[in-house]
Amino acid sequence: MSRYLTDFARPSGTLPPRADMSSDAPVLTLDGTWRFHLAPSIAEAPDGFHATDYDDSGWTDLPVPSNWPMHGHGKPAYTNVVYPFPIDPPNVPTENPTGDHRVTFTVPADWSGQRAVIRFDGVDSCGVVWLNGVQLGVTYGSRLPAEFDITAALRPGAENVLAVRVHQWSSGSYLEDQDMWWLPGIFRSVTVRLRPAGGIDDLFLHADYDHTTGTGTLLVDGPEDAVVSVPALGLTGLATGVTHQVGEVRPWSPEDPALYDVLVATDAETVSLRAGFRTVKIVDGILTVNGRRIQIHGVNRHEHHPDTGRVVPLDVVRAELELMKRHHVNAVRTSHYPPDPRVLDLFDELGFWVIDECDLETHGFEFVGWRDNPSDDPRWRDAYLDRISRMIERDKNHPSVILWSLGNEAGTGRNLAAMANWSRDRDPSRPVHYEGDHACEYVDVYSRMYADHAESTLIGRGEDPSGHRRSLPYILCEFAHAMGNGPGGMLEYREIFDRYPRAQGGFIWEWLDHGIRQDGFYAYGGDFGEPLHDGNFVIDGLVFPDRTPSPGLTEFAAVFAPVLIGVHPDKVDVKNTYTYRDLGHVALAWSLGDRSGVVASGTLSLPPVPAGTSAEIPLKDLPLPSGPASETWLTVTATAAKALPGVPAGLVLGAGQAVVHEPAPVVRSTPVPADGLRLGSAVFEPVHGRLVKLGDLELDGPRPHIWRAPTDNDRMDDRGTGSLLRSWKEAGLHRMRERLVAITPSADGLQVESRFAPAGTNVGFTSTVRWTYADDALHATWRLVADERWTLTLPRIGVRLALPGSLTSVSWFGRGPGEAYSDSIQAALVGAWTSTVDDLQTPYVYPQENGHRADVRNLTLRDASGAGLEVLGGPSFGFTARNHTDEDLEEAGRRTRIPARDQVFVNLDLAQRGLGTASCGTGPLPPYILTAGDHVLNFTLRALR
Ligand code: IPT
Repeated sequence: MSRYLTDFARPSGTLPPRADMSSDAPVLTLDGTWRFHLAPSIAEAPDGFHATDYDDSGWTDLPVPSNWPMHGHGKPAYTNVVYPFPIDPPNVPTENPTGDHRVTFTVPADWSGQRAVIRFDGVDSCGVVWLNGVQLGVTYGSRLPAEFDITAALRPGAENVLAVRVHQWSSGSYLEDQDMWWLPGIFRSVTVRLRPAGGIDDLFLHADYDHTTGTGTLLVDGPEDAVVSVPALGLTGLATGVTHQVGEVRPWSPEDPALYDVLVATDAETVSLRAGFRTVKIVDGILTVNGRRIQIHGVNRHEHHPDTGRVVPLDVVRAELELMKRHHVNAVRTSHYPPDPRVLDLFDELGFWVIDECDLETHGFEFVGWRDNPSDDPRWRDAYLDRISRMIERDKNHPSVILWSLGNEAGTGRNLAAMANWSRDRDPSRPVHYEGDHACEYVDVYSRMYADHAESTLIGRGEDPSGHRRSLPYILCEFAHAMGNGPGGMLEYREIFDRYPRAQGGFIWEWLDHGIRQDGFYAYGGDFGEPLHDGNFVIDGLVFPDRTPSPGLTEFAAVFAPVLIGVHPDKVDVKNTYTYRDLGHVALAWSLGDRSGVVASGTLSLPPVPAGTSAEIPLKDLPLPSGPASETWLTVTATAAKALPGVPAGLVLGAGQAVVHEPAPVVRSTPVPADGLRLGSAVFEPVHGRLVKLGDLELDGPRPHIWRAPTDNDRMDDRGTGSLLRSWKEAGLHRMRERLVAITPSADGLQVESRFAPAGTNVGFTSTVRWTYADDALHATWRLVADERWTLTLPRIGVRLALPGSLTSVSWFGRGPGEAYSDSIQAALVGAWTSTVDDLQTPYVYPQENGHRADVRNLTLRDASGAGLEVLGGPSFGFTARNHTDEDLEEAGRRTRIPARDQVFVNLDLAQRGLGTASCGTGPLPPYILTAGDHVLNFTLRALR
């Protein structure tokens, strides 16, 4: 009865694939409320449910499109690579959640005698379809459309009963092992379409651009009797099947996504498409579009919504793509399946280079040494070809799509090679991408994931050992894993892309955290009781599950800014890194800022700067401060003077800054002598020698602190040999102990010396604070010296102070407004910033180190009356301030478990380890690794009242 389930993922009864097009032929959507019944296995599913008179009154309502586990039927489950069922292809488990769906609909009586089809845009993973009791066939290929001819079964003018049985597991599941939640259901639209006799079932639009002449050509493959018109070009009555010279056109690119409406009509039907004139070519190993080398600043985009799973409302998609544009994302890889078909229209309209990726991944076979991998087994060949043809036929008319991707992580094999051949035969205009073919036997670009900076440099330089690969463009289909706090190191990737023409950019893994909204927190793997899961590895996006930007996205925008600005006291260098645009739409402004905020500002005029060139703008007559004025920074910002598609006027397109005034060091008065444990208004306690009072302010600290709540990147940094976190923990960095050596009062201050070391070992640090008091302020010189035998690198070097919880307002002069770490710092500019303790926290779904503000010159924390503490750097420090400790953060696991204590814990950091991207990829680059040794941090504390 269910032999189809093991039929090597071959659909049956479906119509040949064709383009997704809008037409004037009638379409009826069946999206809405359906009846639904879930059975734990096929044997337990109701018999005869597809009969028109079946009584479904005992069933429940379910919206379609939907993933049923998102509506209380069964549960979501997350695995990355591992299959959540035994690897026993093509068989599937007996426990196979089976969702029966029923809906009724009517179509007008005048459809009678005409052909009609039903289209499913996405059914996960396999569906059997009946109309009025007649079985139409079986769908396979969850993220691909399936159409059935319903002419014979349809009753125009009367009630029709559609019944669909959907199985969570099928042989198709072996081909759909993407790193995401397992979510069955009819999760994309279902439509019934009239197909008029003499209508247009399919079209293939070819709109090429000749950059040498600035003119376009248009070829529409379609019915011979159809005529083509392009109103905006004044073209009417063109024949199909012929290449037409259409004269001068505006070429399509993400920088100017110019689209032309194309109407194709027969007597029976008019179809409208949008042409974008562009020509993709690999020239001398460089991927070009319209004659220019392109550089990909992309993201991998999955379809996910925290409340509805893989059903994402179109307005949410539009908003997210606009958010990408506002952060200078110019490319999307549709990891790892073709998106909802309407998303492609948005890619065309808003402007993105797109790698359209087929719904194919067999990654779990890696765990069994790729034995029986479908990619190299002839029994699965039909399914592979079926999938590539359905993607290409559906999406072939979209100018945004510049590469076809065979799939992701499916090993290698002849079925993949066959897909590549099919693709090249059908559409020679787009090169073929697939990362798994490292030898590049059947792909046109050399694609890699997570290759580190060193290897990418080597490849960029053409020093890659393989000769053939060396002749292909190099693209990182995944890099800079954005899990948790990170990624670090994006800047150095961009430098490689800018330096080596062959290194044509890449796609961040990934756009979105796939959290599932629960009461007050976002669930990740394991939260639904899955016996096998990959925890929070699905929380690895540049935006949080609700699509608010995480600092990684802000950093992306700064690193991949189209306008690069170098600031000098006497000139500004402006580099236009657009591929096609000049800077005619850009306004340039300068500002001078110090501790008090912006003190002067103005605009600069920009000469013409063609794409790919630079200009030098002299600076004259800036009101630069002199003498004792505070440190002053000059910031130059490029913004959009007018709106572009998806880019609002005023958007920052690049910024740079430099310090232009550094005051002479302040000469301090003679320090006061210590009086026992008192020094000026400061009081120290005798047990550890810690400061407990400063004026009226009660505090506790500073204690040396070398720990941070591990980031995902810390947790997964295997350093090539073993776990970094394990070494840190074995060494006891998170459980350091202190022994007071001596408190030594003197005529010019007080010195506190301690031994700082973990239990169970004989290596550690010597900590010395030299305190002096002058000019109503307490000055500290803290020195931390590691024993010579200390070999481990450190997560942080700093001190921790506990302050009263009433200090909630924060202001600082330093980098901000957002968090910054040494290798993710481009977005944070030096300025005067304010915040609250709460707002300093970054809500990473999996709690970890966050919220660090870098290069801070001075910091104040105040209560509602304005009283509190000021910290001055000598010259600077980094800080975090929170109502919980690093240990609390580390323990929490989810945000609702982070305690709120009645204290503010302030870490004053000399330095922290960078972030890197070792959760998948490389750790921080050498300059961002923190070694123990001999470190000194100077700071001044002043009580504010
Ligand atoms: C790579 C996958 O392609 C992607 O889907 C995702 O799982 C990513 O890793 C990590 O989040 S595969 C990995 C083995 C490099």
